Amino acid sequence: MIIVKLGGSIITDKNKYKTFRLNETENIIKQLININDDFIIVHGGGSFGHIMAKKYKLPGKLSEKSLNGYTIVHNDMLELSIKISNLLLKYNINNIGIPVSSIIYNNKKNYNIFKKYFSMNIMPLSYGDVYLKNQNCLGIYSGDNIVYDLSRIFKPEKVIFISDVDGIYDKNPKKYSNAKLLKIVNKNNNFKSDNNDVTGGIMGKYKIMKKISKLGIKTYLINGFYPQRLNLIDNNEFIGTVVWSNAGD
Ligand code: ATP
Ligand code: IP8
Repeated sequence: MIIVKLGGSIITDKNKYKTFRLNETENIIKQLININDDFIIVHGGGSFGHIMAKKYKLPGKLSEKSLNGYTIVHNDMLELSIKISNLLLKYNINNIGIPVSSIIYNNKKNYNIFKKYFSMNIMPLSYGDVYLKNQNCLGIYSGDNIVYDLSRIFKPEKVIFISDVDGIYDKNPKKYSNAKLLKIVNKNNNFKSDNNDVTGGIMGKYKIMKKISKLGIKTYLINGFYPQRLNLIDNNEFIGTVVWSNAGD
């Protein structure tokens, strides 16, 4: 099994509120179904999640304003998820959207339903979203965190994060033309990240990738604008970043 995270930066234009990248997302799905393996998809928020979350100061304390934001962000995420669900259906992949609020309650997580659906050949489709952290606090659970939880449960052979850059660089490649792609990230690599979203940006992602790799699972970050690279994983021509436990801390 492969767990795939469709990053918000590839499935949406992260700078323009609710701009879905239909062609790019469809191209990735087409490539995925050609891989001879089962997969589970988790997706991120991009401009359907992060813009309003920032505006309504989420995650944060429960107030009338933040509760409004809670509903808006959840509905926007649902909208994005339905678009992806319909694309999957177009390629005959039956799926069921599972929001974070159905997984986490009262500080307890329950992923049992994922196993059930998966065993029935219905792909659980989950995504970063808002949830009630406790009586006073509204949380945001990132799609990357869901990927980690699912990795512990399903022990997939690979976890692939798909984003809009070739991998992890020593600094943001969108700002610095001399940024260098780090093919393997280990404790000797120091990279800089601009924290430009509410769930920690690329640094948050790297921390999760490292945690997953410590489960003994090879973890990749690749560029979804070139979905054919999905077929190059573990191949000499692979372009992307791999994080795995042998790579060090
Ligand atoms: P989402 O969290 O919405 O699902 P995502 O999973 O696609 O999005 P981001 O958190 O947006 O991922 O991270 C990718 C972005 O991180 C890139 O668009 C890039 O501009 C930015 N970035 C900043 N620093 C770096 C770096 N050192 N290496 C690679 N990308 C970086
Ligand atoms: O984009 C957060 O999930 P991520 C989604 O996977 C929201 O970090 C609602 C901002």
